[in-house]
Amino acid sequence: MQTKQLQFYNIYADTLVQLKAKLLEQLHQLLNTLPQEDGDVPAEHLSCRIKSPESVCQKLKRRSLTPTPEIALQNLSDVIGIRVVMRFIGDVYHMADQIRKHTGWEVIRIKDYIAKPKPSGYRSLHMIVRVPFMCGLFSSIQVEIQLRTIAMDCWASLEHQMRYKKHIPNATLIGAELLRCAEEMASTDLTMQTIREMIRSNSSQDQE
Ligand code: 0O2
Repeated sequence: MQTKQLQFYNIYADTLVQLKAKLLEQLHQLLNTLPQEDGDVPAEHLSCRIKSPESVCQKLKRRSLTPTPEIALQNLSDVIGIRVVMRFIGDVYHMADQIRKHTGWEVIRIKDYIAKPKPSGYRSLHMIVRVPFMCGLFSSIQVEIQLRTIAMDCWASLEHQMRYKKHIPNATLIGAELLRCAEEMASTDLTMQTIREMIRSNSSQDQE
């Protein structure tokens, strides 16, 4: 953890770092429980970040809350944010099921921006999960797990870099173009899923 983060999170810093490592390990284990018929792991990559103090303070300020680590841990669900990038849409929902079933975690809210994309075109499945966090007055905190495909991650990363929360010229035109890209990528995701199912059903017929 960087010095600024250490200073802000104070007595919670070490436990947050430990929780981040533990969650990554637990999610890796859950990924290994998914069916791997292709002899391949379904996740492209997993990442986890502890929200920067600047970002936490901005969010708390927007909600007229005092910028302390306690208020952040009580009120924000993404002090720890995890991103799981899967290869196929089907795997996103399989992984969501595994997260739901995980003992010791409580899924509090699911925001399905795949079924109902954001107006920007953003797609991902967000799960707000309460996990154990024994530190100070806390026994648990909420974390946000974002599940998405490679295509959704590609769009979100590029859009984040170019436009998200930025003032850009020609915003309407650029927004429409980015939305078009998101829709094309979503259509490719569906085609990839169909191709995978065709390959799987052909190979299971061959084995019969
Ligand atoms: P960053 O920089 O990624 O950390 P909440 O978090 O629930 O209090 P909200 O706005 O309802 O607030 O959450 P939402 O929209 O369900 O999820 C917010 C996160 O989703 C963002 O985190 C982004 O990571 C991602 N996201 C949402 N909309 C977009 C979008 O249009 N484009 C991109 N690229 N990402 C998006 P942060 O903290 O806003 O930002």
